[in-house]
Amino acid sequence: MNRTKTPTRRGFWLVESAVAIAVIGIGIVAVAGSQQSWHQQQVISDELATGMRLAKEIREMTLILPSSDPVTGTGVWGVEGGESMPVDLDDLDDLDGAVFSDSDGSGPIDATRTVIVGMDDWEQQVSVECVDPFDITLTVPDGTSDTIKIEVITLHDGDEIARLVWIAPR
Ligand SMILES: [Ca+2]
Ligand SMILES: [Ca+2]
Repeated sequence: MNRTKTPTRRGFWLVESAVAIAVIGIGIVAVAGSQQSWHQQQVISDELATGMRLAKEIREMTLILPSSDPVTGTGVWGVEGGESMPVDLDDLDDLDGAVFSDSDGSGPIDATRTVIVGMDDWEQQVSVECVDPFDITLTVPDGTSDTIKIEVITLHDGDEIARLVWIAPR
C-alpha cells in the first residue's frame, strides 16, 4: 500500500516546489522591475528640476536689468558694440541669442553671471523678442513693441529639458 503512495506523494512535492520557485522568481522580477522604473523616474525628475533651476537663474538675473541700454538707449537690438557677454550685460535685449554652455566653458551661469561648476553637458539658450501687447503669441519685428517675450531653454546632452517663458515691459 505504502509503495504505491510514495511516488505519487513525491511527484506532488516536486510540482509544489516548482510552483513555489516560479512564484518567487516572478516576485523577484517584479520587484527588480519596479525598482528600475522608480530609479528612471528619479533620474528624469532630478534632470527636470535642474533644468528648471537653470532657467530660473537666467530669469532672476534679468529682474534687475533695464529694457534698453543705459548708454545707447533703444537704438540697438541685441548686444551693443564693445559689450561682451555676460560681464557687460546691461539690458534685456542683450540676451537675445545668448548661449551659456558647458561645451565652451561659457555656462551654465547663475543669477550672478558666474559659471556653475560641475554642470557637465548643460546649456542655457536665451531668446528675446518683441510681441504684440494685445496678443503675446504674435511676434513682431525687434524693437517695434513695448512688450518683450523672454524665453530660456535648458538642454542636457543636447536634449531640451525645460523651457521658461515670461513677458516684460520695454
Ligand atoms: Ca547692452
Ligand atoms: Ca542691447
